[in-house]
Amino acid sequence: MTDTMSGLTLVSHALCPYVQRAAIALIEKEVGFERRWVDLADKPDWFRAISPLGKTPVLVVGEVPVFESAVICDYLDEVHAPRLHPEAPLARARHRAWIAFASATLDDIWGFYSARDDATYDAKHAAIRAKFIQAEAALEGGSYFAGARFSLVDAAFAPVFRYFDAFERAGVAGFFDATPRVRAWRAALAARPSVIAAAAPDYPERLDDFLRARHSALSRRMAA
Ligand SMILES: N[C@@H](CCC(=O)N[C@@H](CS)C(=O)NCC(=O)O)C(=O)O
Repeated sequence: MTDTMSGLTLVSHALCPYVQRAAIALIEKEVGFERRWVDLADKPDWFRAISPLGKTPVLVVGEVPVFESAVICDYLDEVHAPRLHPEAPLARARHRAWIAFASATLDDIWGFYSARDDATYDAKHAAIRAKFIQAEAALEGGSYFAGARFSLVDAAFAPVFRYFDAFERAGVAGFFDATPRVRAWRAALAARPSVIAAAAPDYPERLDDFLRARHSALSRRMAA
């Protein structure tokens, strides 16, 4: 996926959900970009030089590195059509707030798959369910967060939902029992071409391997 005119390079890690947000936005906008992959376990000097927080994603625009996924998505939304944020400032602020909520949900997911003991595992399972109950109340009806139109909130939640494919492959379920609208939202996002294209074809296997190697309560269940 290369477009030498736009000169965009998305510095990526294969499993990073924040990278997927930016990739989804780029694909939705049909903006060509290159990928540069980085090993976060062994960060090279070129990466440290362009990523002040040492994190992916970084979008290099020409010579200028832009970091933080929400900032990258806002930038892309300002310069490339179609708009994926609402036009009205208050609606846009609300969408940005729900993107932050998606990040907080990712923190709970990290806590869940990293939990060493069963008590923490159960507490994180409950915290994630509670997050989805909150999201259920915020959904406006229709396939996506704000109805029929795909937005950057959808780009933020699509990689959140991908983790549950892995958890379900491991026989761990129950996260969406009380949230039918979130369930339908998850299914709509999983079918969206930009979401499918944002991750590599071997993403499920890589994620399973990563989760299995965590030495966590979830890893033990996966091995059982
Ligand atoms: N707030 C950042 C979070 C990005 C983030 O946490 N990236 C992770 C990978 S998914 C990372 O690069 N971690 C490496 C590290 O913290 O050393 C964003 O939205 O871009």
